[in-house]
Amino acid sequence: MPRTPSALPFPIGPIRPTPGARTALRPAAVTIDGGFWHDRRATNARVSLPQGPDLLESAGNLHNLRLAAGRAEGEFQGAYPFVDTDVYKWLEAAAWQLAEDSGEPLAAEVERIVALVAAAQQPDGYLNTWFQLVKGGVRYQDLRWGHELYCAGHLIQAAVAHHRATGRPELLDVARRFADHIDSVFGLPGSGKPIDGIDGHPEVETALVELYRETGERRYLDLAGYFVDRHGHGLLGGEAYCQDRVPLRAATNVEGHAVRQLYLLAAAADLATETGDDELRSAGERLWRAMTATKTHLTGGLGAHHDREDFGDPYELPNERAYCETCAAIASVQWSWRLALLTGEARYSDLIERTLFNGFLAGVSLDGERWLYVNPLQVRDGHTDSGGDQSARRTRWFRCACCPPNVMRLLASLPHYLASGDEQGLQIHQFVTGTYATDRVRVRAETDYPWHGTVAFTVEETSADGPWTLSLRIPQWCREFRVRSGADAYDQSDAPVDHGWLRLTRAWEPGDRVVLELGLEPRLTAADPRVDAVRGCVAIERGPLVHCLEQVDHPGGGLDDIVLDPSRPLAVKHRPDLLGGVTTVVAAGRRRRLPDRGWWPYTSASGTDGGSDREPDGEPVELTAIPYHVWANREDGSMRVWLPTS
Ligand code: FUB
Ligand code: ZN
Repeated sequence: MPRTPSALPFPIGPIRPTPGARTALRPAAVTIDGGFWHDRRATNARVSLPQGPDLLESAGNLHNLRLAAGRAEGEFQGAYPFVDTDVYKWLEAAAWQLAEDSGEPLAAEVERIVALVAAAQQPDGYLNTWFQLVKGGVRYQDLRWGHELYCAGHLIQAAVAHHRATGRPELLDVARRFADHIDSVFGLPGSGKPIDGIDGHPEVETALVELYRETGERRYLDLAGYFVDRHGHGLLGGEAYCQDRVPLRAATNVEGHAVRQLYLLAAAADLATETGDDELRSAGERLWRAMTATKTHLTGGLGAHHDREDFGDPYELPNERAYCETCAAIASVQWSWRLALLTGEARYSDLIERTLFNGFLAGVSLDGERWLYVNPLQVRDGHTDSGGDQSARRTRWFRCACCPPNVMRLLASLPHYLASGDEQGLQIHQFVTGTYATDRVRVRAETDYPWHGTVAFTVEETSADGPWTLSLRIPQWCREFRVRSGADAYDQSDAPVDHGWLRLTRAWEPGDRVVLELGLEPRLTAADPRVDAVRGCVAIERGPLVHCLEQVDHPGGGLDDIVLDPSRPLAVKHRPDLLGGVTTVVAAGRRRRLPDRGWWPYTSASGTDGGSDREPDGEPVELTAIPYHVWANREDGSMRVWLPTS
């Protein structure tokens, strides 16, 4: 008897569709026990997460909760009405970590802070230290900037994580009381609720869907649907910035503040998953296509503008002023994963891979102690650092510290985003060393990806009667691959690939092996010609990794004068000595000697009127391109992803 998807096990993670959800796929249970992501997650567990409470203490976040709980005296600390969310995101991250390793002292720290949060909650369920302490308890009067529901959303997500990971009810009780309070306040005109309104920063919507999934309380799902659909009706003044210009169902491209837009879209995908709302699903698919075609940086980074942290216009993708907030990369992964599960399509996991390995991972230093809030694709020679949160230099913490604990929670919950199951079998979306399991099958994988392209899978257990399908995502960047399984061998010319999925259907037995070899030849990538900022440039990529030049690897001058010669081959150099062990790509280039003039008469490429003065040959220089995600881990200097070819 084939089992229904609802019989699949519930792995512990942030998204748990209900048994009746209209989803193509459900998250599988994954453990990562070696390789690239294991190492980065180990740093998260060993360094970043344990430092959280001290950082939250010195930034005043915990002090504010103590004040609200009547356990301390003094002034509110912090510059923003949403500083509570740093605590909640850290709690969520710690909870996912506890799901893997319930050891002390993390568990004790979590319970200490959970108790503090509970003590700060008001008797009617409301909780926001800024409004309780600074605004005299006046609530919901500044929905555009106040972030009260945004904070509630992060609290609810932390509570769901805590409950799933530890089985403990304390934080979930706090979250439910707050959600019940919100439900008693917000609703359509005529509903008897006092406020018809939305929060300027979406977040509560996904959280409410997940609270519904955790508790079975339908009111929370309905409330999430209300909030999503009330965007775009002018309740906040009709601005694109907070997704209030046009209803999501009618929107044609992503717009406004990137993180806000992406969290809202993640909620729309959740709602479509739980309710079967096809209009909402189509809107999400349409907007995702528009975003990837017109508003996504090569690194997967999103949000072109420093000004208002905004998506910007189609093809407006600057380099040195790229915003690409780390939180936007995280929100993108969250949204794409929901769409991957909902639709079963591999392209969403292609973007997840690009984002994880590049735009996301650059947000944290190799030692796990320093962060980037914005992730530019270029730092110019002679760059004068403005300092502050939007600096192009790594920082220990931020005044607006939204990104670091967000990185922590994604790394801690990363196994959740890697594989799925359905009635047909198991789908491997991302390649790691570890095990991938549904309730019927368990497969082990060994790999040194992304440095090497071989992934060896071994079926460890299967209780399925008869054949089932092992589906492997063939990354969209991959031009050549081979796969061997028993007597079968395919390459890209004859493999059974269906919309990005290599489908291997067999009556699998324990011990059966599949070896996938993805070609990792380095390649040059050009951008859509409408992206003026990089016209005439190429970027170096290898596998899922975007590469960049850093000044420290190119002594004798800056990077603004460098030109890459695309006619010369690219070479691969494994460098165990460099940046914790990376693979570099070596290219041939020149360092131009340009006159300091600013502009000069135009000549065509074949022009004869002084072209040599305009474009001297320059000295040959060997270009060393490191993976973008490890930039800014050595001395400060210039950096660039897109390289001119002439
Ligand atoms: O407004 C809360 C968070 O702060 C946003 O998600 C980030 O973009 C930053 O503005
Ligand atoms: Zn952020």
